Amino acid sequence: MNYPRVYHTSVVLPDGKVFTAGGQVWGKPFNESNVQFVPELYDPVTDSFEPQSSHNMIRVYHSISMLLPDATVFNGGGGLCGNCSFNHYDAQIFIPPYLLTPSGKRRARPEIKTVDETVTVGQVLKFTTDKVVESASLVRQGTTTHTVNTDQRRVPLNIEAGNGNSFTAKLPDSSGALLPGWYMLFAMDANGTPSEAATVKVELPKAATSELEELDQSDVDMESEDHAECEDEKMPATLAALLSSPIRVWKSWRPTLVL
Ligand SMILES: [Cu+2]
Repeated sequence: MNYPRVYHTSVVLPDGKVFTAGGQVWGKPFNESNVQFVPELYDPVTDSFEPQSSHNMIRVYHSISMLLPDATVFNGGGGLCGNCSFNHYDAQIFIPPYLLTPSGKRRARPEIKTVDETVTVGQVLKFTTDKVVESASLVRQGTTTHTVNTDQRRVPLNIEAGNGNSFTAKLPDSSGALLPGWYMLFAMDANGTPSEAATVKVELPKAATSELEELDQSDVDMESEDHAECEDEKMPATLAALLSSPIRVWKSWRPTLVL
């Protein structure tokens, strides 16, 4: 990295590069000195960082970055602690080089025409495009706060071309690698220019799902007992409300959550 920084945010892009923005040379919450304004793009193939155009907003503690479905990056916030002396109620959009020509115009980009909306871990994903694409990836929809995207994940796909711009990709067998949930499917042309994303839901195979449901049932039995005990111990109201909700918040509740 060319610029030392903490409290920055990093986003994995559809092509596997990582965009990093903001931060400061040394970390101090709600402080705006020694700020970095030059984002960098990490290329895992060359193992190098390339400085990008500067932003003019301070993005330090409490700032966020998110990959958007159009393959740009939202970078915003900072401060926002209520009584902070600095609050950044604003955001900027970073347009990665893969969307631009050398003169800064928007490149033509491929378009995903059809896709399986629901796919299963270990099975085959099928999609069609308006033109030939060279690669594709699934990028998990995440959440970000305090410089961390807890769900950030990119799964590169080995695609095989069929007839008429139709493509298939065998998905990883491991649900540890391809966690079930919502993903953005990006298809990239020979220049590495990505399409806009198509939303795909990844599910567990049926057998694994019914196993989880059995576990879940035992959790329900366990919860009702636990819940009664916890009420006696004045469990925080929020958690009590979650546990008594008819809607399951967690797929599997385990007694490892220590209050
Ligand atoms: Cu905070």
